[in-house]
Amino acid sequence: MTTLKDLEITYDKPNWCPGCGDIGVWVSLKNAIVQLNLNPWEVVLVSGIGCSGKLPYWVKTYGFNGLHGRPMPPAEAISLVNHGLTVIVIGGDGDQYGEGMGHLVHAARRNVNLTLLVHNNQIYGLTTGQYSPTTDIGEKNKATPVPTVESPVNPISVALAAGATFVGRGFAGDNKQETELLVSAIKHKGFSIIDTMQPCVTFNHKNTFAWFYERVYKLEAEGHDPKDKAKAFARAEEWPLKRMLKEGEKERIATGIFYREERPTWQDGIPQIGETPLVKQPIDNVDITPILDELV
Ligand SMILES: Cc1ncc(C[n+]2csc(CCOP(=O)(O)OP(=O)(O)O)c2C)c(N)n1
Ligand code: SF4
Ligand SMILES: [Mg+2]
Repeated sequence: MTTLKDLEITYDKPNWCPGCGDIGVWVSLKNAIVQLNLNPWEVVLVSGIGCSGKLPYWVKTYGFNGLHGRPMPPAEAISLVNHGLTVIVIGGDGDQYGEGMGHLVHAARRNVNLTLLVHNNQIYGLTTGQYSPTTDIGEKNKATPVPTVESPVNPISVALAAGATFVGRGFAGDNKQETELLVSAIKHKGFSIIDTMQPCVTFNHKNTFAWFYERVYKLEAEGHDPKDKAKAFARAEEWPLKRMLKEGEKERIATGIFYREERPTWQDGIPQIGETPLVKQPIDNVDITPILDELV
């Protein structure tokens, strides 16, 4: 049985700001790995650059910290050559919905068998608080002294349109729900995304824990059917708003599973993989001399 102790790093500890939402996401992810009883050596956390990208340092599984916006390509490669592993991509909103957006869309349409966990704090945290693709319209900060006129990316709608087969939203202030979402997403065969609202207590003074507690609601409590894609789109479009709030209006932010479908994965369609992961297939009888002759 895998325990939280098995996932503990003893030589270092997280250096996120006290109270940061990343801490809740980190706790929920470890809880999910324990609940799924996954062996630490069968889990790979692949991240980009950002406060969020530091997470793999502090979980005792395999980890890979790559380029900002680009954790998806190595994660796809890992899931292709060793499809027995559980691959989880960790990214920020800048990382995944900005520079990495193209990779997200293609991984979703391919239905690559991995889970994407986005720490969405609606800001560039690591680089000290510039606005990001998910910053609310009308916000200003030190890098945007006049309110931004840009409509935010809607990650849920993008994932649905791209063909993601499991789409959910969590909140770093609700560890129980976040853990349940991650358990379901990791168990799902195919591309799953959990967009997690993760307050940055240092640089985002608008989208705080208190702000979310007043606005989040659970899809399951309102009888949402995750098999209905049209209804999933309708719920997704509730928030973020592409316009300024009207007088007296308050956002409603849905959390839970928006959409889930079964569809063959990318790996299912590649016959060379078969039952045995590529890394475990014998290569004694493979002669690479002709390729080397051509390339070297
Ligand atoms: C290719 C590249 N572009 C830009 C940067 C600078 N950079 C590092 S982290 C970051 C943004 C981080 O924001 P986000 O992805 O939302 O993560 P957070 O820190 O908020 O968790 C940027 C722009 C970089 N390191 N590499
Ligand atoms: S800057 Fe923001 S996101 Fe980064 S560790 Fe601090 S509170 Fe968390
Ligand atoms: Mg961010």
